[in-house]
Amino acid sequence: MKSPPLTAQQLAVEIIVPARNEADRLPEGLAALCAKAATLPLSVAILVVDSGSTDSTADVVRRWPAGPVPVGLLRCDRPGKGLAVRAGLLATQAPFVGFCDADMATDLSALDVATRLLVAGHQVVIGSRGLRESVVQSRSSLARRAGAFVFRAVAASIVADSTDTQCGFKFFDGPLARMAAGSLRTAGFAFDVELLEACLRLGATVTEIPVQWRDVTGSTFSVSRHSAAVFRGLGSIWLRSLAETVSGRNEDPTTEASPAAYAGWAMPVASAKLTSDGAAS
Ligand SMILES: Nc1nc2c(ncn2[C@@H]2O[C@H](COP(=O)(O)OP(=O)(O)O)[C@@H](O)[C@H]2O)c(=O)[nH]1
Ligand SMILES: [Mg+2]
Repeated sequence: MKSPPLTAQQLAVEIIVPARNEADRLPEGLAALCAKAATLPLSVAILVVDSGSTDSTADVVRRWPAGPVPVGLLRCDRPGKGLAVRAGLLATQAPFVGFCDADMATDLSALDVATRLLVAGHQVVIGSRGLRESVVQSRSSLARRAGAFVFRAVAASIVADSTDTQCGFKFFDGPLARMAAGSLRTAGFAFDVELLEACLRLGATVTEIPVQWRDVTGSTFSVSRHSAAVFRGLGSIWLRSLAETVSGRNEDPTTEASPAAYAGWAMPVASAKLTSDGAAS
């Protein structure tokens, strides 16, 4: 018998999956995410945000069979991973939210750790491929690795002490993420930096967790097509961040952790914490 859909009040975690032309990779990724989410002691719903797809990505989601983890579809008119994640986050209502890539390049064991930390009161929990305990299988080209090196250096000057702003696995206190998403302007792949910077500016701390990450063939990122826009986006974020720091503008801190409705479910993990003044603990 099909169970009735969860109401917004019952939902604990909403996971956004941005997807552009992912008809090939999404079925496997979504199946893995649903299977993992069903093992969590929290109710989870998945929202795939499709934009700019010219393949049957949306049909994959529309035809997704009903199961314990509901899978919804949101369509965006304008392409760009940043716009898609922003729209997805703004459409959520759950106390905890997050996003992961359609290829599930980050091993989903990180979901256990991330949700435990959120429940324990951590406001932003992000996967990092740069921590000592992380295991990374990467097949990227030399050009992409060189670009990533420069990107990381600039990003670390905006999100102090971050070891990896670009891992597509990030989870948040829901109200915080919705507030941070509202101010996002970066349409493309550099949006993660702006999102983290917005969370820090709102007074949150960022907890990095090590991940097991593998390159999955079929990347939608092209060094030749996307690099210029990525660095333009990063430059704009840097300038805005500088201007806001100089003008002393700060949002109202709104970052009380969600009610500890699931208290007692915490576990020590290897992690690093980033704060708005750049202190890592
Ligand atoms: N909705 C949407 N998703 C996108 C867009 N561009 C990239 N994505 C998604 O962003 C995620 C990360 O992209 P991916 O191709 O795995 O990049 P890589 O791992 O950095 O090589 C995937 O789920 C993509 O489908 C876009 O324009 N719109
Ligand atoms: Mg990927």
